[in-house]
Amino acid sequence: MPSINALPNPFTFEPAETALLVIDMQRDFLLPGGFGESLGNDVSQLSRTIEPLSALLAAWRAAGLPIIHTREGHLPDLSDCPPSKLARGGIGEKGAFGRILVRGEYGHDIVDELAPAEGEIVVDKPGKGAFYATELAEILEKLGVTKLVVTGVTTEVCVHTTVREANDRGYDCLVLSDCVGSYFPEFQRVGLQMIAAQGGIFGWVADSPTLLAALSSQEQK
Ligand code: TIU
Repeated sequence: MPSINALPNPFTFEPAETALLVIDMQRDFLLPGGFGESLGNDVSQLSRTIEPLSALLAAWRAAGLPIIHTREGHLPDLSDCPPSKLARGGIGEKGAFGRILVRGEYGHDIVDELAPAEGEIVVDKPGKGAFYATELAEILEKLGVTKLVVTGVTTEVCVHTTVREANDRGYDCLVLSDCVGSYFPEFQRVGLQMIAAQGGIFGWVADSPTLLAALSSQEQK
């Protein structure tokens, strides 16, 4: 079973039982002119994850391992959007790429470089966490997944919410530092530290080249 250098200690995983979770790599969060940038955020802090994530996806696909993408967004009538989220503005309004975070709109979908391949699972989620009001728990159960490699955006928001809940549900989570991004460098740094602190209070942290090396040496065996 592969074991890789990670914080706070080595992360061991059975590839066939380990899903790659790609959280919310959506145009509205990543593209210049999109919702994220309209809130005053620096989207380059997120787009640097695209290249390593693309390489990771290619390797995961080549190995035939499970991949799950998520998208944050709402029904066109916004009936699944809590009033408190609506009140903060943006959601459902006209943005540069269609109605902001509304399912079916161009901006709601995943960036071209990371588009899901035929047959890959896409989970639409109305919240920050990928388990809340979604079928993710059933999907993981059916796949026989016990561990998650977690990537996507943003580190301290949707990635953290998902990893914290996954940990509570019994999944070991490895978060890849170069494949998760925050608009705020400080939140990125501290967000990653929080995961691995206190003996790995809710997960492990490593980078994608380390994971890819372990995966390819496993395949050569
Ligand atoms: N996917 C996700 O993290 N949703 C957000 O709204 N994140 C922000 O950092 N704004």
